[in-house]
Amino acid sequence: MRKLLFSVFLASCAALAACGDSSKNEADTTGSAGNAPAEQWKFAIEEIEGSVQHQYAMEFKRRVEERSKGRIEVTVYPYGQLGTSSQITELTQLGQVQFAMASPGHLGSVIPEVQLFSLHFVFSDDEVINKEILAGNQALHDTLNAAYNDVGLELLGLFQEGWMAWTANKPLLKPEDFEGLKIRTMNSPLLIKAYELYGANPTTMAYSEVYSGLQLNMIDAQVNPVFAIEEMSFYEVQSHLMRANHLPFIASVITSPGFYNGLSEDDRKMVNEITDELGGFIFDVQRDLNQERLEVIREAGGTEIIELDDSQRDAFRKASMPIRDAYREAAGERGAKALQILINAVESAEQPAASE
Ligand code: 6CS
Repeated sequence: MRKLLFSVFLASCAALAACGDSSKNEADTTGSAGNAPAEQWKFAIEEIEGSVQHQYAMEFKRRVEERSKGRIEVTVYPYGQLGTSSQITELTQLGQVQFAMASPGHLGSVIPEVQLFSLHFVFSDDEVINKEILAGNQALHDTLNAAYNDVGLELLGLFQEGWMAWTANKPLLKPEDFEGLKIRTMNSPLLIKAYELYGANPTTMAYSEVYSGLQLNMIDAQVNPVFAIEEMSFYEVQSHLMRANHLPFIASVITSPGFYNGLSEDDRKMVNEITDELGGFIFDVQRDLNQERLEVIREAGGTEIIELDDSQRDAFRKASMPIRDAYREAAGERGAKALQILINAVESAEQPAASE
């Protein structure tokens, strides 16, 4: 197993210790069916209450508690309770939490292959096609899961949280507009490189620090899905929001192989069924949330919302192309295979529409 690269977040462990550090036989809490739960599962997410990840985790909780008839209780820990994205990934590797969200944007230096989801303009413009690939392409899942397994993680599911949008205090309409721009990205080498290709000066920082970073002009710009730009109030300190649909924000649902393989066959089946079902559930949630929150930002009136047209998007697509070779180099044979699976899946799904 590759060396764990994350640092242990002591405060997280202290928080978990306060809640009990065993996944079994905990406390005298009562499950949804009125029985004392025999098992406690912890689910840590990287976003605050009301977010896409929160709605996923709460629905996971509801379905597990209902189907286990109260034998299992799931506690959801929103962002801020157990640390940063990297820290909750490490807690999952250590088995301190049983389930977590891990954005590939934060995993790239640990799992190079997952930087597939940092490459601009690889996915289809059609979110439904992307949903079907992420939820249903077994070859893609298995290839990436092998990479997750190498670092002590089990990949349970992948889903979109909406298109990434750029915010800044000026319009960003062509790659040259990024020249020297201090744009905050998540912490993955190829995410950073993607913006360097546009001439930007990208910088990383924790999600929780982005608002003050923008307010204090430590950074000029950031990139996130619309729902997050609204709930984290980034739009309040940025004058422009640009939608180029260059990349959907992807989240991965993880557990540890030790926990997963140690489940009874029935419980493992239940977890697999629920994570499969939630692919469709969360797609609708994210679509509605992103639409609603775009209107909130529009109505607030302080942020100009710009949709890039096809020729503007083409200029970014062209400028982004060298990143694919950088990815193949960084992610090796398995990464190259995952990229080819994704490209082929997008092409074949788009074909019928293209020939109409
Ligand atoms: O930008 C980030 O760091 C975060 N953005 C979202 C929408 N979810 C989690 C991630 O850590």
